[in-house]
Amino acid sequence: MYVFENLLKIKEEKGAGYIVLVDPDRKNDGIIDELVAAVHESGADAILVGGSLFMDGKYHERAAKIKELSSLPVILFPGAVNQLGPHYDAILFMSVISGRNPNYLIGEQVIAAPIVKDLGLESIATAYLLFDGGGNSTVEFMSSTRPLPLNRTDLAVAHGLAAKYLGMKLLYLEAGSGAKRTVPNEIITAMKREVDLPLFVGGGIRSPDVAREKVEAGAGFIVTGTAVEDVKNFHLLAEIAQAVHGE
Ligand code: 1GP
Repeated sequence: MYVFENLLKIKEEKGAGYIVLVDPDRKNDGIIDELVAAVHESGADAILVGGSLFMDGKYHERAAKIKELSSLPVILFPGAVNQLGPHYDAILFMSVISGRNPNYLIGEQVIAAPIVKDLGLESIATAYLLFDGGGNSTVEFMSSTRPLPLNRTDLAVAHGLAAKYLGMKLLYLEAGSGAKRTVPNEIITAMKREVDLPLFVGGGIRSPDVAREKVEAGAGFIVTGTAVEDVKNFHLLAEIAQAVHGE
């Protein structure tokens, strides 16, 4: 079954899905094996791989390792075209629609498209909306775009609707990795009500309670990265998975 179809089925059956971002950066060099194993034990539904900035040249080595170790779908969550490779089951083919930087709206995508075709990757058309999580996020800096303010539900919904009418299949509501403030529940609920596309919600989610709150607000999928990157916090994986699945 295709990855996106499978994700939608998970959402239907479990109410929502839990996706763990495994960041193949230097900081995670020693823990990839353990982290991927813990993700599998936790009951999470898929793995995202990617990011905005990598501090050494071993990105592809680690991404390949994640794929090799994983029986869950491994989905590329690209910060740039140079993260493409054969070690994924699908790609979130994203446009940063909250921003007005043409390179991240369509430039990178044009460079990526023939490579995605050649690799035979399943492409999941994704509108990426960056919100101001208060953390001066790396993606804000790297994409040279302004995030959407948290108090402008109308603005957020207008972006979501534009994505829907452009044919996007998924909205990724992002507060930024390590965000101080998560995407507000009101925005999630309004997006669900007014746009009704599957919603990935991530950035700053660190506890099962907050994950559950986002699901109840209307999130279809919860993404966590930073909170579970520390071996001491691996227990959170299963706790968040249960909260997301309503178990
Ligand atoms: C980043 O939404 C993800 O794109 C995860 O954010 O690292 O804060 O969990 P965190």
